[in-house]
Amino acid sequence: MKSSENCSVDPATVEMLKHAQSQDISLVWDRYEAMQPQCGFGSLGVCCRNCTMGPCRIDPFGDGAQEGVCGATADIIAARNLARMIACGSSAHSDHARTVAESLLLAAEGSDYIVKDVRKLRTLAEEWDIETAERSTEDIAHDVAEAALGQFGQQRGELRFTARAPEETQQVWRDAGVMPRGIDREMVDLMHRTHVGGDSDYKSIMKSGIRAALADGWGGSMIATELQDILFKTPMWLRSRTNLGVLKRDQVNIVVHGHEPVLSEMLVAATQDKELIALAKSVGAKGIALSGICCTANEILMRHGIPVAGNFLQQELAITTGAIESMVVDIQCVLPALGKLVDKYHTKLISTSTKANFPNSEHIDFHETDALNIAKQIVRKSIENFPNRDKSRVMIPDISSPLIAGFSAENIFTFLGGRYRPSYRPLNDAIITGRLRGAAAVVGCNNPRHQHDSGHLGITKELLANDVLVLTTGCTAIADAKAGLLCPEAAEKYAGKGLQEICRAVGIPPVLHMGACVDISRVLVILSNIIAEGGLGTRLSDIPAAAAAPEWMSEKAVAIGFYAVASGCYTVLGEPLPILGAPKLTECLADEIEETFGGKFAVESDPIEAAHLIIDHIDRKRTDLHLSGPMYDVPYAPKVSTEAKAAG
Ligand code: BF8
Repeated sequence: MKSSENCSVDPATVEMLKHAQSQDISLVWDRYEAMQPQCGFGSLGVCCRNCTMGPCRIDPFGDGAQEGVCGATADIIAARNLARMIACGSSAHSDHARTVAESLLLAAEGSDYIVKDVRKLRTLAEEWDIETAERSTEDIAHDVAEAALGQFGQQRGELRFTARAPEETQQVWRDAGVMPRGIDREMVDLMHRTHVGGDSDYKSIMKSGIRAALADGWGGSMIATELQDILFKTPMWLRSRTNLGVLKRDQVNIVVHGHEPVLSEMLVAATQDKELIALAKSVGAKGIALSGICCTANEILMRHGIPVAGNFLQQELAITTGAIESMVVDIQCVLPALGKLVDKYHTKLISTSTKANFPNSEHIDFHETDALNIAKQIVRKSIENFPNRDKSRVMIPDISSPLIAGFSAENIFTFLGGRYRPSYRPLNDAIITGRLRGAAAVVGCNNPRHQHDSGHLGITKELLANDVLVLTTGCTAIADAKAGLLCPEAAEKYAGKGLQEICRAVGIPPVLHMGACVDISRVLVILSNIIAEGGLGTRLSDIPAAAAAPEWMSEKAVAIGFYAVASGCYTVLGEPLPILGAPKLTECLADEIEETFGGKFAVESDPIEAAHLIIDHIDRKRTDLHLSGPMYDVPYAPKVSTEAKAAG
């Protein structure tokens, strides 16, 4: 394996990697190295396994086969493969949303779930033309939940939340034939047309892919965010800590990992139960310490300030601390390798979702109808496991960082708009005057191809230095938090003068943590609100803003990338989409697509170069809006080149 320092820039990760090596424990980095060289056909997207006449592969740069047995070319094969990635990613977000909608229905009918944000419930009901006058919270919640569930099976029309986009952006989608009808319908449409002998036009396949991705961003993901806020409350800024150092040497450590807060919210409640705390003390622990990994960690951080133990590439390292009584997992981004790893420790791997079983895990089926009891059962099991901890093997790095999280489309109003003037006006004015050059959403995963966290931190710091406000979610947010970027003091250290002035005036960090990956939908709402406020164009694509996913790896990230681009966002990836063996498709996504949607993909693995692609794009948008340049000189001169690097 590479040296620990080459694997990660995070000191806690480096320390634990050395520890794991000394114990001869193999981790994701070792498996990545053992997998080299990886299949070139797969990387280029030109391997097709969609029928048993194949598998077929195209030789994109040589004299080998240029078409599969059925006659599919590289562009058709790569488009179908990519479409299936979008379908899976969009389905993951959307099926999560379905669970939340079902939980809201349970809250309406009386269960362990209750509506915690009645104001948001009523606001959404009014937005959806659901009667609110003289009706109980439960009745309104029932109708909102049914309406949300209706979005999945809707056969005709337009998804409700697409009406939040500026009218001109909606018209772009209608004209392009990509306005999503129903969430499930778009996924089935996409899977259907990628069957052998199905849609054989890469542009038409991509059109359906974009429709499915929009059904994620403006459908599944947005439903998940909105209904989670209604059920568990809209986040409000709060302080917490992150990194493996949040694990407690003298307490029962329970780590939640996965994505659905319907489980982790109940664990928050169960770990505060007095009887269970007494039980923990009776086995020699000082208490119960709950923390999280990945997006479910972000969910309970945003609403309760529960500390985050780490991001995607730290899940195995958390177990190697020897201090975790149970890792409680639900869905998505959970490495099956955890099963083998927990065998070496006392840690219990507890799976909870009927949709995701794992080797060597103990399965406790989580039913929303009996949520709190099941959560208590999990906590009890964890406590009972505390005496099995081998104290001589415990190794918790003494490293954690403070952070501020809890930003939303609603409270960014009061932050950037001022407490007494809830409006996006000051935010728009800051961009118009050039005090803020623009905004960027930097989001996404970790990937062992990249030095852990280095892409996130490199691009983010460079954007801050150039007066670009950064919004973040998912594993990027955790990376930023570990590096201290989610503290107001980070503005003094990293931000340009204009961004510093804003952060100082309103007391915010220069990087705003918006939540889990489904909460990228909050960014869509913020951008729509910016257009509604006026002065920065009429389409989402007019705003001096962009997106980046420096270390992405998951199919959910592909879906997000596509709904971002289709929503007019210039999107810079640190890792190429698996399409580079398909020249026409590559050209389409790196260039032609911009003419229709105003957004396109670029690929740049160097984080500083990637930041400058974004800054150049922001400057072009400022010029198009006849805005002046940035208010202050910045330490790094913008690059002269205005040509984005194409995905090829
Ligand atoms: O949904 S950022 S590694 S945890 S996929 Fe997974 Fe990627 Fe992390 Fe959350 Ni998002």
